[in-house]
Amino acid sequence: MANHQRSPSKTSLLILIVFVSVLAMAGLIAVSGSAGETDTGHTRPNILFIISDDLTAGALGCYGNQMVKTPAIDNLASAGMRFDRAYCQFPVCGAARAALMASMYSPSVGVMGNGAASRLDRNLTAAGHPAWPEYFRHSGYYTVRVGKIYHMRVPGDITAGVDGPDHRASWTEKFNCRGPEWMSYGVHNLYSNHKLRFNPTAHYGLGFGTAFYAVETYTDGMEQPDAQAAQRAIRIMQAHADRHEPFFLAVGFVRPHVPLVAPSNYFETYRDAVPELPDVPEGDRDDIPSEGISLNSEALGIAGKPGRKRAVIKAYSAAVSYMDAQVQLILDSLNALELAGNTIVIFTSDHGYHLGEHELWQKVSLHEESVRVPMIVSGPGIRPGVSSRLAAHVDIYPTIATLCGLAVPEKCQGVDISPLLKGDERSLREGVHSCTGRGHLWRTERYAYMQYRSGAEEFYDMEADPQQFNNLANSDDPDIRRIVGEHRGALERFLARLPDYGAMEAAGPRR
Ligand SMILES: [Ca+2]
Repeated sequence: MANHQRSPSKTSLLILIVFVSVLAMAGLIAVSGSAGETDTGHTRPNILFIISDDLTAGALGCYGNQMVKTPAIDNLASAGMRFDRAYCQFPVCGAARAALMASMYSPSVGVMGNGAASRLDRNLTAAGHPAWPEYFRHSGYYTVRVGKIYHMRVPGDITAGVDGPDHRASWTEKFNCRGPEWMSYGVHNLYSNHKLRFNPTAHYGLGFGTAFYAVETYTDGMEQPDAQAAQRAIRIMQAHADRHEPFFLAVGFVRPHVPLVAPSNYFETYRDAVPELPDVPEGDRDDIPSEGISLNSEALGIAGKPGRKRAVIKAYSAAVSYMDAQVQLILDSLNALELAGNTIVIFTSDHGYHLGEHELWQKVSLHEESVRVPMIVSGPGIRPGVSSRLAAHVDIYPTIATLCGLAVPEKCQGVDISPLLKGDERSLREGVHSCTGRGHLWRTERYAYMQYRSGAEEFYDMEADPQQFNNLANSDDPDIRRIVGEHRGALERFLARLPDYGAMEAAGPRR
């Protein structure tokens, strides 16, 4: 009798829950859908977002590299739009990824370095702004992370197999790809002067984060994180090929980030190669302010050692080719599952990388090789070609939202560059901003202007001097001085307009 009496109230509760859920869904659709859209997005294209780690554009065949073998990425570039002047917003993993995924410039989203990567979540909350996959998830997409998309410390978070400073609200599901990294079974070489701690039970503070440590594995590489990422991505696509909801599959490869681990056959490809070292004229660094000098040959202990530098470039190339082979497997599967016709593929890297230009290595530098990124977009309705118009990581989110028929959230700071993907050749940007903790870059189509905290500046005419040998910031030429002044003014105006969600969060109450 008592049970019988409770039944109606249970039913009422159920009706209430259903009613509230319907309201909530309607609310979500109203917030996130474009005008007139009422479905949950099942007709929208799938998204396959592939991001490599520490991959400089110049290491790819499709960006002009004559030595490195990257057939998968080259083919993707032939089928899609390849951006020649695409830039990250902060040439360090965690900060670059936060800016990309939020479509917010680094000083605005308040993630100015790897250590700040965990602040992303609360700063986005302070801004009232969804991250890119979070927005797609709320718009009816199944969103899944495979490997490193937001920040992960390489190799520590990879050997530990942990999330790193992730963004939970972004994902329906997530998969980490644990791998042996520096402990891989094979031939080991250390090309820099790092003092390493070989502790197989510890993951952090071992010194591998910037060491040029290479492993040619004796294995087929299936134990490596990038192979696992590819296999996982393929299984996800197989499982979702016939599903009603579209997928947003984000695949993060960790190569060619150090340690430079790849199966021995990828090293074999470059065994007899003699990579050309970048031209470094006498006194090249004399006109670069000290704040513009990042990790360099002297600090790494490879100054004056061309053999070591070449060994580093060859190991890096092996890691790039190995990563490219994983891209191939995913794209082959996309085709085999007949998903290519309804999937937008985006390939990029979190930032660029120096391989000896100005005797600089790795990242954190505002010079071209460190801030320029490969950026390729391919898929239905996208015209194959090369765009030399300015583009930025922050543009990806609003552009893909537009291509998927979703309204661009109002706090996205990037530019919708979808017209460029359809063959429009007009410039959509005045300039692109990038920065480090030491200074800012304002990159226009022709010039690169850098301003450091001390007030020191660099200015390069990228048409006349693409390798940035001749800093014109202190030129006496009145025409140059005027153009430098215009860039200085544009940077100041840009920064003055930028909302500061990191500071807002710091000033306000913590959630
Ligand atoms: Ca990186």
